[in-house]
Amino acid sequence: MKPISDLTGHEVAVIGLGASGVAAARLAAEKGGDVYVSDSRTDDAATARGADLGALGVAVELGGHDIERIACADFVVASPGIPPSAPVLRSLAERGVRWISEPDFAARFFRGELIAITGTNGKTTTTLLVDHLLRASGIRCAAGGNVGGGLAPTASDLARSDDPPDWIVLEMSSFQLADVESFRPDIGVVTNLSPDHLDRYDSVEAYYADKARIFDNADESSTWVLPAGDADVRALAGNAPGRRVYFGDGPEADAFLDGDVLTLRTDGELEELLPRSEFPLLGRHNVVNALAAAVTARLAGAAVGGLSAGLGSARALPHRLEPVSERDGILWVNDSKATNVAAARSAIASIDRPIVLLLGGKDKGESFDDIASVLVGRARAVLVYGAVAERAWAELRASLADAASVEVEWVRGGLDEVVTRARVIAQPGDAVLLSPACSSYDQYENYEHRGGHFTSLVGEGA
Ligand code: UMA
Repeated sequence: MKPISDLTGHEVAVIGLGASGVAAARLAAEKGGDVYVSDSRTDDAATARGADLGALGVAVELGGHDIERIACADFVVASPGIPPSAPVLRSLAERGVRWISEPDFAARFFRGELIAITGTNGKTTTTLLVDHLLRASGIRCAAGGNVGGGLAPTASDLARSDDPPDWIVLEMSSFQLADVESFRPDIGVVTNLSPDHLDRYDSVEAYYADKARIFDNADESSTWVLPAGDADVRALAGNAPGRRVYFGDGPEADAFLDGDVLTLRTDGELEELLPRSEFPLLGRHNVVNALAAAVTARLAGAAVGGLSAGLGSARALPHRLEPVSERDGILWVNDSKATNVAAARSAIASIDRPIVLLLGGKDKGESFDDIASVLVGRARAVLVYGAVAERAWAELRASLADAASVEVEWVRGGLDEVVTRARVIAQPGDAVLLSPACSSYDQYENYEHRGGHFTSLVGEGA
């Protein structure tokens, strides 16, 4: 699709005034569109954002949505956090109005090539690693999208650049993919798949169906980077046209561990990148993310030397298996980004010490059985807290009934009380791991806020 450069004479309605809504409205206004933004909120933060946009000539409405006005717009851009069941989207659907997600809107303005990265876990790490590896090879690129947390810009902010890069690397969530129309990555990556967001989706199948939309506009020139031997991802890709390249284990893999060395197979030739022991991120899952990132960057033109140097200089991202402090022989690790069972499970499996696990938050409905099975032989104790505590406590106690060595304790209160209790239980040589397996919304604005609170508590005298 040819990039759009001008919206003069076009009406753009943006629904939601969070990070993506603000960025989409700015982009649309800058391109000459007649922009209307609305949000159901009326708090001070929304008012301040609205005032900033108003100064750019954007019409802002707080406290509700003018459905008639939105229905008349040429482009309707909806924020990813608004579920299709929300009254505003239901009313639009009843009128037959289609809306698109913010990255789909932004991508219409991109010049250069696009890499899109989705999957349940590892999206942000892989996205930022691809960017880091391309830069290490001297390739002009920029990364952003769902990343959040102030680590990278939104897709719309990337589209506003005066000096467009040769490659854009976008993290895409299922909520953003749900509403794509013309989104077409040159290289698409699926890191992995496992159940998540069951508080928004009725079924795992519905969640996977949104992920599958990354393939919607595939053609023969598309390239897909996929985990080797993963039947669920294979089913997701179906018969989508384009080349397939694989990372991980097994004979089909083009990026794999050869003994202990991260290695690529490019046009039949083996390319050694880095011994695993020199890759700085904790955990086997991060080695897999690195393999996905390396093969993707190679496809985008990165040189082997750039890949080796870039992998060796990678750093842990905040809230993702981030070592926070080590005091009195106890390592405190912030993995607040682990908002589902699969992420917490891989964190637990990747720590090579007895673990005191801190698990809790808002109940997303996932079973904790998969966590129980990985705790045996690894964990000293699990402290459960927050809105999910009662269910998590009952489930883990039942699943761990035969593993008397793992203590499951329900801590009434928040992270303050949990950290205090962890200080009592942890022994020198242990790791205290905040890998909550749940979202943070029962007590925090988001996972960054939760991880920041943990880090400050641990800093206060762990
Ligand atoms: N709202 C309405 N009407 C409604 C319902 C909501 O106006 O009926 C408003 C809300 O008041 C709010 C806005 O709509 O102001 C919704 O904002 P949002 O929740 O979409 O949040 P943004 O700040 O725009 O952030 C979003 C992503 N958030 C979600 O998908 C929930 C951010 O991903 C992303 O970084 C950002 O866009 C930029 O692309 C965060 C995330 O947690 C990191 N993503 C999930 C994940 O990674 O698992 C999907």
